[in-house]
Amino acid sequence: MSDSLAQIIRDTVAKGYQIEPKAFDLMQRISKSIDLSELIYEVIKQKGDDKTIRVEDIERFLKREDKEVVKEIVHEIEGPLNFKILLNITKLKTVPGTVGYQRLFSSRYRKLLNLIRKRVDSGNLLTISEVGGERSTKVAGLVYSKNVRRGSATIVLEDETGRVEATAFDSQIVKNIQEIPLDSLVVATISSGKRAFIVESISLPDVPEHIPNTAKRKVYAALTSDLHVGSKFFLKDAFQAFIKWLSRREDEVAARLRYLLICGDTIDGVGVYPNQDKELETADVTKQIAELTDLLKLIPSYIQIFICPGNHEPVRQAQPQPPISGSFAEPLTKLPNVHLVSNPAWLEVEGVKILMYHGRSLEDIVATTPGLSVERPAIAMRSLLKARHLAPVYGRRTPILPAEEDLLVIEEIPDIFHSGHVHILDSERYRGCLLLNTGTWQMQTSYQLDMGITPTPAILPIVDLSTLQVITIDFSKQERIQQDLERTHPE
Ligand code: D5M
Ligand code: FE
Ligand code: ZN
Repeated sequence: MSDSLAQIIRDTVAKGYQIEPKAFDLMQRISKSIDLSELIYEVIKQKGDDKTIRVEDIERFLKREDKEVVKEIVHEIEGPLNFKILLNITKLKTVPGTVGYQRLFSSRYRKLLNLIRKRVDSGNLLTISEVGGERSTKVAGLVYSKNVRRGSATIVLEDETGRVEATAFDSQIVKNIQEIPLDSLVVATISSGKRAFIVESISLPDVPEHIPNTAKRKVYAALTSDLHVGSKFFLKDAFQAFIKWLSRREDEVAARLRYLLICGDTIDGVGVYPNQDKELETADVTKQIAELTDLLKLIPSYIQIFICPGNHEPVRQAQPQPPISGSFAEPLTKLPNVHLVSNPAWLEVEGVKILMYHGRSLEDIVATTPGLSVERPAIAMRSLLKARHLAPVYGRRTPILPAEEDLLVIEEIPDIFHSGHVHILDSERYRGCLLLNTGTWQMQTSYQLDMGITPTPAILPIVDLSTLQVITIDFSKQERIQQDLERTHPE
């Protein structure tokens, strides 16, 4: 979109007017052949109390002026776009050092306990200091450590009153313990055995079976992540093929696509991993952002773009991460359809609640939970959802901010949980929630080769917000194949 068009749109919105997507689209198409500021001036003059500028308003003006403009009205979506940013973390109260982490953990404990109280029969929850009588005790505690052996598992739980070590021998409970992330909150029933305390049951806060919210009209959202603009391995041609496809009005999915969510690692950054400089095409963050902006500029402006940061963006690495800001954000915020949000962020798009989280903690949860692997990131995301925490494991690779409030607790149930980071496209449905890890646009780097990570680049998942069905398009191929995601990953 040209700068002048962007300015005109901004001015019009500032005056309290909404511009219908269809009208938006038409304005963009005619912007080269007519003076838009004159058009808007005339249109607004004609409007009464109705503050929505519709395609008819513009057509009326065009007719009156007898301008030679080709009318190519496409099948479109009725009514204005409908989205809200529910959580965008820009400021957080922090307390330095150990005290900060103590506060963070007590916030985590309280929030998760509240969730558990709603979920589990927790009428007679006792404290860990009360474990040890004749009868079994139900307690809630954070998992301090666990040790899973063949045939048994020992777990240490902690609350504000102390710690308790208990062992399970029942094979199902041993399996449950194996799957529970470290530092997450569990409810356990503990009894006294001959030589040790016994775990009789254990459960995570989890989510109940959930009927997801869906859009009232057929609108699509493309969910993606990990572009890594600036990297020699960024698949620019494939990404440009995607942008070109967006303007194919004869393709129903493209014509109904109104949202693009980018879940972090938009650029490759500088100095992020060892010897990265050898793999950079553009070794300057500001230039990388300029290149990213040049690409996003080509996306039709009626498509709303949401961007959260990952571990390659120039923002604080400790989570929650604030949106890209300051001079780094400037070129991006010049695009009127770009929304910079925090990591994590919560959106409501056409009524569908979406949790965006880049996914750094997936590395830690995979490393500390037997049975999980980076090849199936959506299964690891399921563990996070069951733990109701985006980064439960403390003290490994995911830096966490010593904040007074733990905003990484998953307090609401998302309809869509969107992550990236792992560079492998994967999806999973869990109790009505769609879990999507959206892959990458970067080919395998030598670093990933060393780590044994085989990415699935340039395959784009697109969600029909009215059904939450996912299709994928492989933009790495000349001939593009559209297919159902579920068929790519049969259970
Ligand atoms: O992460 C791309 C991939 O590389 C993802 O699978 C995680 C993995 N990765 C990233 N950093 C590390 C470290 N420090 N150790 C092991 N594995 C890692 P990206 O964030 O795009 O670089
Ligand atoms: Fe990445
Ligand atoms: Zn990443």
